Amino acid sequence: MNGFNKMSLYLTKKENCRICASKDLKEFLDLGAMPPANSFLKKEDLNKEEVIFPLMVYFCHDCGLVQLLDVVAPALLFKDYSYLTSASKPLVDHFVEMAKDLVARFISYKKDLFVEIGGNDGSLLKAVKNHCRVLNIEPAKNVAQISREQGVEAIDEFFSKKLANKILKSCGQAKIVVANNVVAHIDDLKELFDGVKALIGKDGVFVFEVHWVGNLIGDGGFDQVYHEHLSYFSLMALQKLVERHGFKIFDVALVSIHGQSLRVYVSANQKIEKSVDNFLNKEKELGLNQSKTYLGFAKKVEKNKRELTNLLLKLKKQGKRIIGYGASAKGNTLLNYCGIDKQILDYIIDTTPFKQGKLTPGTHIPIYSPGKLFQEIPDYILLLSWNYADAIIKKEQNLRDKGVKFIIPVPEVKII
Ligand code: JHZ
Repeated sequence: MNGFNKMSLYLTKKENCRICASKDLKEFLDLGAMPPANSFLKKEDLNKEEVIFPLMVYFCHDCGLVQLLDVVAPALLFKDYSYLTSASKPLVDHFVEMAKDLVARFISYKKDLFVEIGGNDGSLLKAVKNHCRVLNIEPAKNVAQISREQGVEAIDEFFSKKLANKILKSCGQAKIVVANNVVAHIDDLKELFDGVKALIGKDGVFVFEVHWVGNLIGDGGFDQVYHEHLSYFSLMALQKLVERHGFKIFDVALVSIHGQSLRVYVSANQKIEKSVDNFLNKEKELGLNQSKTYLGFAKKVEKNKRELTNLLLKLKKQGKRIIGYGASAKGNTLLNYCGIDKQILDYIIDTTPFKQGKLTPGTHIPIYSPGKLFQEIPDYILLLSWNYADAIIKKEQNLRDKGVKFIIPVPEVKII
């Protein structure tokens, strides 16, 4: 089967908005066709054709949701997953703090049930499990197994209303359902909210974190766009989504993870905090409900690409050695969109065992464990995980002492 036939097998094209079903959608950014961001290759895969999918971003004039309409089959993206939360210490620290806050605020008894949708390797639930009953719903079999080895029970299925009812029958009502960096992955949001409603009933809470679209178009980077991320949420769009399913957002906080993310608190009947209106007003001021804001962002993306590729080509002409740091999903959008391949980056280092020894999708740059840096010190490091810039630069101070420079690629190119 050739790449095109494979693509049509795994791709569905939507014509309506994922939240409000409107057809009034405006495409504002086209990053070109590329392979899924976490589809790292083994050396023996190199002679096979890679399957690529369009990556175009749309704005809904009715509810304001920024979204992809080209939906890649979840089984292709998530059933064997290379991303592990525990590979990024700042992320684990963030989830441990979140776990403490949620336990203090919503857990009263050891018998309470705390469910996480897409809980990955159990990093968050590990910090909860001594306080109450926990359950991880993690569809990637390889990742769910790691969760179990950490002592966190896991079901390796996609979340659905049917599964929620099964859990309800066997474990009872959940006090809290958490879903971090997962809501944006889900095409059928009705199925998600129907399942959550079945699990938490009238008294429980649903808390989730999603990357904030204000960060995407502001201080973050366009590289957060990839096929896994079907929605790029504002609180305004989320409020419409939640209300359609009979819930209310009762609290919100902007948290510094993956650039900036929204931590959203949802329930049927909790008292609504002032934070919600305050944040909605802030988004209005930023113009997140207007298509012209996103058209302006698309112009910035093209400029960003020109600046970065010009710099890298100039450094290569000077004979500099450049490597990448962090084989992140977003890094693969950046590399593919900017055409940065192994002619430019010698290699990438990454702490994730599943990624080491593989090659980046589309650009075929080899990935090694961080130990490689001791053998071959580069002149420049392209920070593909810019969201952890502070922690990484601190950790690698010895490299900077040796004269190595870090390049932050987005939203504007910076050399540190
Ligand atoms: P990181 C992931 O995106 C995937 P990614 C996912 N789809 C999602 O929704 C977003 O998160 C929110 C490595 N690393 O967290 C580990 C080092 O090597 O930016 C990771 O491979 N050394 C679920 O993949 C990568 O970098 C280090 O010191 O864009 C970071 O990936 C650190 C801190 C990380 O997310």
